Amino acid sequence: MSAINSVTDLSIEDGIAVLTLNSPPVNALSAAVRDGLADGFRSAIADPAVNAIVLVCEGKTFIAGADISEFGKKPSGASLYDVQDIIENCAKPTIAAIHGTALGGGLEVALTCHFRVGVPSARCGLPEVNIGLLPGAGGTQRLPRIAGAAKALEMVTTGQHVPAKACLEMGLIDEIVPEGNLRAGAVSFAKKVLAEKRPLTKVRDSDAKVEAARGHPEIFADYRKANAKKFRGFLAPEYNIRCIEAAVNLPFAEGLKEERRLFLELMNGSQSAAQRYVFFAERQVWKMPDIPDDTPTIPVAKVGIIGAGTMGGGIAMNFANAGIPVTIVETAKDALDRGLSVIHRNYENTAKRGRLTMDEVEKRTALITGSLTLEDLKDCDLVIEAVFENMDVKKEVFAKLDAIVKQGAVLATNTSALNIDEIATATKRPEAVIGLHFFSPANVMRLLEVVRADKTSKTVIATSMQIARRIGKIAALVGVCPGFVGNRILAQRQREAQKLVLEGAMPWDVDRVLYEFGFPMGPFAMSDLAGLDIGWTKEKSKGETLRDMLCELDRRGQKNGKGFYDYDENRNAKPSPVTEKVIEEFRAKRGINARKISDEEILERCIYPMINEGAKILEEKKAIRASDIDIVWINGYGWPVYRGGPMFYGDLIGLARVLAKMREWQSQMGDVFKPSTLLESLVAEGKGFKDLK
Ligand code: 3H9
Repeated sequence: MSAINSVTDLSIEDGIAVLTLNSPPVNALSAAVRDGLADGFRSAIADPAVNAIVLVCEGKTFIAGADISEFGKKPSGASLYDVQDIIENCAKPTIAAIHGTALGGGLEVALTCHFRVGVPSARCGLPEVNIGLLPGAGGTQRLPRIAGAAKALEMVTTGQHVPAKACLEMGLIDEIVPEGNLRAGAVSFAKKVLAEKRPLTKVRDSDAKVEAARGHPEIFADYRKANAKKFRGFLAPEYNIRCIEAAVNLPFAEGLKEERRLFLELMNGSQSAAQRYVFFAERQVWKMPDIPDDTPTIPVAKVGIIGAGTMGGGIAMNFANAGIPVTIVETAKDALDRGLSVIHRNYENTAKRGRLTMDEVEKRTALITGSLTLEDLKDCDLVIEAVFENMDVKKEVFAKLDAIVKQGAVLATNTSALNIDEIATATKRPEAVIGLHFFSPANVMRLLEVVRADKTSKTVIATSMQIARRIGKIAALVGVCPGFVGNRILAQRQREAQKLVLEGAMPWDVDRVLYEFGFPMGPFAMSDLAGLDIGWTKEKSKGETLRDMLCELDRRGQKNGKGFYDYDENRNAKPSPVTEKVIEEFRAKRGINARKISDEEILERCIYPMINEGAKILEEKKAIRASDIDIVWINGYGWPVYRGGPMFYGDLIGLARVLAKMREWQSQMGDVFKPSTLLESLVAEGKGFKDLK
């Protein structure tokens, strides 16, 4: 074995050269890897003792793509295209030996090899779309030549990782070799190719599949239509589709040019920058500077949940889905039965949609036990309280838990608003108390805010983050403050949305602007969906807010067909003349002269105070880093991922502009717009949130 460079080795056995890449963690195509590939292949090609060349990787995976951290930096090293040309034009058979995942540029390299073999657990995919890109090294031109236009469309627009067996069926992999024996399997495959004198296939020359799709523009039109809702706002899916169209309609070389042109456009745009940032943010969020990886954790084998309402039930499903037994405690039998039957129904509905077998439904429901006594939680490792939001009730529950639950367990509250430091005082073990703020519907929403209180121990925090990962959540560690991170920022947007309506905008104007920005719905549509009468009673209504006035008119939201909007029987919303009149009366009562408010002002007034609040959160150290705040907003509040989260967006538009607006509004409308000190100092230093360490 001889080293080609720091990440590549070449060995020759029986006339077969094996080029081995070893560049942890995922063998991404960094400059060193590209150099190693170019030199390694050249050297094997030049060696007369070599008859075929196998490319294999060390570590957990085959090449997982281009090195995303190199994007936007000055290029160095061999170009990927040159590497691909060397491999594809090689007169000796070249074979990619795949384990783990061959993704993006990794699969594109494999597609320039004449053959591909993989172990049964291997997967292949072109996931560039998930970072706002398209496969820019020929993937969109070669894949449809193997898989056909329809399958290629699906793969490049979803980024799915296709299992080896399916790859074999579509011809993406030529042979499956035994698990754990990749190198030897690939070498014997190479010998077979030589013995059988198999022709060296260049995928670029196989036109039959793309020709079959030529003259069928409906393939693309139908696909666009079927996915319009899912792709709304994103550039990358559309650009990926155009590339597959180019593969179908243009000769290979021209298709490749079109792919490069569109790739560069995406690469230089803000959407991909945002999505690449989110890729790293999702991985960073698990890293907690004061909680080292080797912090001891509590093994969680049994979970207790207090409250069988919507929240408690949803939370329980998360654990059952991960195979962890859960006991749900309620005070009354009918409430418990109701809660358990809702869970059962949810599972059955998932099964009806084909996403779960009835066998799995039974298994999961069997993991959930109902109880009417807290005593049944005594041997739980984690207890999550999900009773209604009242400090006295919560403290009473925690005092009882303290007396019942074994020492060493985690005692968590699902509060979204109450002070967890205060809840912890109800126990003699505040170090065990933590907030686990799930988002509704708790079995669906990916976000979990893990709220550390003053005395929460590191073990309890580490255990909470670990369990979050186990149940498939993305968790952000935050501190105790009103609304924590997510709702605290939301409050800014809600306040401004309401004020804008008083000043002259209509709810549907505000909703439209935020929808066009990329949110799934605006704040007023959201209120209608949740129900305007949540927490509202006729007796206590003072008719002082817009909501009071609408509820007094029995406008309760989507559930009774009228709220801010009027709804038809299919729940389609349209602006309501009644609401409009109520708003006008409301303004008149307060002597407000409605003014015309531009879309730009609506957007800025809703979004900039959120950025400012995010800065205050960082200043108060209630979030570890700006990107954690973005993770919260993307995964819990529908912030469009292609805009990177409020903090990324602040950097993108420029913090100086945000600060100038906050100052202007502060002087006009008061201190709710007071700029954060951090925002001021960042602007003074010409920096952004990205520069914070
Ligand atoms: C592309 O290929 C463009 C080409 O078409 C065109 C070129 C002209 N680069 O996810 P993990 C890091 S675009 C740099 O926790 P897992 C990651 O940040 C690329 N770094 O592991 C993390 O670092 P840290 C197309 C990368 O086992 C560590 O590796 N490819 C890259 O759960 C471990 O990652 C993709 O989009 C990268 N490409 O999952 C694939 N990938 O430890 C992206 C990972 O410091 N990658 N890192 O936090 C993945 O989907 C997953 O990482 C993978 C492993 C499935 C491979």
